[in-house]
Amino acid sequence: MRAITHRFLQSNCSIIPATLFCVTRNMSSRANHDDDFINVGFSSTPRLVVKKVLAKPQHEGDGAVVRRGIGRPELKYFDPFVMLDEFSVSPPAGFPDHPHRGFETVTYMLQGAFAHQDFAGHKGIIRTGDVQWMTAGRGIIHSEMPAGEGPQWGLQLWINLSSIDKMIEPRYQEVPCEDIMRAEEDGVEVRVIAGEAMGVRSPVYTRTPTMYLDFTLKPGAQMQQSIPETWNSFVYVIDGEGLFGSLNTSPVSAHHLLVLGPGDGLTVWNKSSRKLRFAVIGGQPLNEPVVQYGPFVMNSQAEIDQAIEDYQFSKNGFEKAKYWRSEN
Ligand SMILES: [Mn+2]
Repeated sequence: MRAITHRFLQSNCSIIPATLFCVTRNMSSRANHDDDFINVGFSSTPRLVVKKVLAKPQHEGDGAVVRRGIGRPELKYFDPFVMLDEFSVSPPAGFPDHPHRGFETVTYMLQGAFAHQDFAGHKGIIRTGDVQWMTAGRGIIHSEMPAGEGPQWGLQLWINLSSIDKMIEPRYQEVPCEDIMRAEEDGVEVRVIAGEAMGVRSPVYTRTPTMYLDFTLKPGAQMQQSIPETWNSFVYVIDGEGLFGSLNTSPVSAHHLLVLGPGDGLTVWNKSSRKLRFAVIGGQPLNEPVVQYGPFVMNSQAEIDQAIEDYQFSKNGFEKAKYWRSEN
């Protein structure tokens, strides 16, 4: 089924249109899946919203607006998530050469394009609907700059790595828009960036078990999504407004991050007259100490001190930093 779905989806990526096709939701069609997604019934214990955070805009220099949902005072760390930013960046603003260690960055372009290049020679442009899943591991130095006129809009999520994975070799998973699995049924469309939804499954490998789903609901539509019970999960509202977790709640609009409480599934209703778009993101908590210093996320202050030293002296993963500068 996946191959067929895939073929149907090749053509239509620049605006994420509402193309109709059939996805069967019976269990036998997903009999091969071996993880905990398959065993979770829909919303026998619904997850409710336990915290609502407005990602207020922060202006970072000329032309860069960042709305931070995770990594702000009200929600410093949400295991395993270190940060969630909704960014809107116009040239010449951007994120010139900077390091990372100890976690993964996931960049998802909502509209526009970003150019990236790193000190190991990787470079490219990610465009509307594309995903770059970068495992920084022991060290990456890269630049991320808008590659188009006007505001380039997207989400960047930082996912922590466990202590045994923090110093692994860096790795990229680039998923162009046309390769992201999609499904649509009854006014609900999903793009499966990581994990599984509506019978389709992402090929992205998540070292820290993670789900990342981009839902669009037409007016009147309702969705249910299973989420493994032991995971932490949240919603980020991208556009429109909806009811999350319970019908007895007030509508929540764009730029709000909703922390979900315990349970095994989420239900969302679009009772408005326009489309609703939101991301559902969940991950298995690491339950480890976290010490963050800017772009370094480690388990202890000693490891942070080491990261700063390694970066300054171009060693232990930062060797290539010695002579490299981006071409921006
Ligand atoms: Mn970066």
